[in-house]
Amino acid sequence: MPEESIDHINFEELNSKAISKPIVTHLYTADPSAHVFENKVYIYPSHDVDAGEAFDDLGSHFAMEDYHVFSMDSIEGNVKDHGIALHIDDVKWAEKQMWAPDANEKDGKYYLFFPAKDYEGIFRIGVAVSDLPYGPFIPQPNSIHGSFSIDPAVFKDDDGSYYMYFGGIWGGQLQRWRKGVFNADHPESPTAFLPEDNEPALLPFVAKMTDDLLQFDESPKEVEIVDENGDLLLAGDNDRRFFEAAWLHKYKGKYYFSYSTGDTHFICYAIGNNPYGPFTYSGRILNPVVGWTSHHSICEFKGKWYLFYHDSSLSKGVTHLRSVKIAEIKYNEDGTIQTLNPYN
Ligand code: FUB
Repeated sequence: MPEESIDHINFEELNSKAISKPIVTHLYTADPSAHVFENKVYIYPSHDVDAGEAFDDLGSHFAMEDYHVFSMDSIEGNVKDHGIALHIDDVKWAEKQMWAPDANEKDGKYYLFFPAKDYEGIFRIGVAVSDLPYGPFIPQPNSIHGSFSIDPAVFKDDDGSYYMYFGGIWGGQLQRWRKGVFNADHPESPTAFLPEDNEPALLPFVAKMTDDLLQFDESPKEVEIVDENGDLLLAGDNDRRFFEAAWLHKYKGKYYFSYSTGDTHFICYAIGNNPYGPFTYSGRILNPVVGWTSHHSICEFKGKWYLFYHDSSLSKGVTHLRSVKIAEIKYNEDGTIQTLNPYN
């Protein structure tokens, strides 16, 4: 639901229709990445704050400075806030805007993957390591070599390989990398360098991670999202094309790549046969929420599948003050996912 329409929202009525409530109300939280570690659900969200930055289409108002980690023994149970897991002051290479993170585990160590702007104003992706799922995480001195843009999501495949999916257009800067180097021209424009409507849409990227999960093991490759005819989605197909918020999960042997369509506010998914794709567009998981952004993760816990998402209902529509929510998702027999309406 775009911000311009919030004046007309009766929040009391909307919240009474919401399919789920914020999991915490003492902080604003967003962009939840959920994983099951040690039989608990761990949620790695952005920590939204009001830093006084004006709203713009580059997302300058998303001026987050740290991450908290949350855990739950059951989906309906208490949510534990483990406190600050990483602060930007401790990350040498990062200046500002700690956006959507993810985490994963390997050989008893936990890795927090996060985007932030470096001192040249370029989004890079960093890694921080801990012995515990909730940190504190010790950041690497430099960002991942060759990393760019935002919204890392790290998927562990059944063979023990880890892949990072990432990218985001507009404020996420993906369009500035079309020639392989950062294009700093027209710094105020979120849409400069986007393809024309009748050209293929910009694609997210995937890279296999090194064994220590600290670097890319290969040059990032584009993740193709195609329609039912095998054609790449077009840049003008705003209802279906990739914008940001990549996530990968596996269900019954198929790879589900899900993402936000940004300016049309859907969480969509596409299905493929391997971690690199191509992925065939298959539908919507979540219809628009209150607030401009939509961002999610998908995770199985105790035999049920859940969507972790956010909306701005607690802040009464403030775009950059969001709250994490959880809803169960259901698959149809053919593997498609039933679309959720966030307010029934
Ligand atoms: O939280 C900042 C940005 O907003 C995220 O990185 C995007 O996915 C969007 O949710």
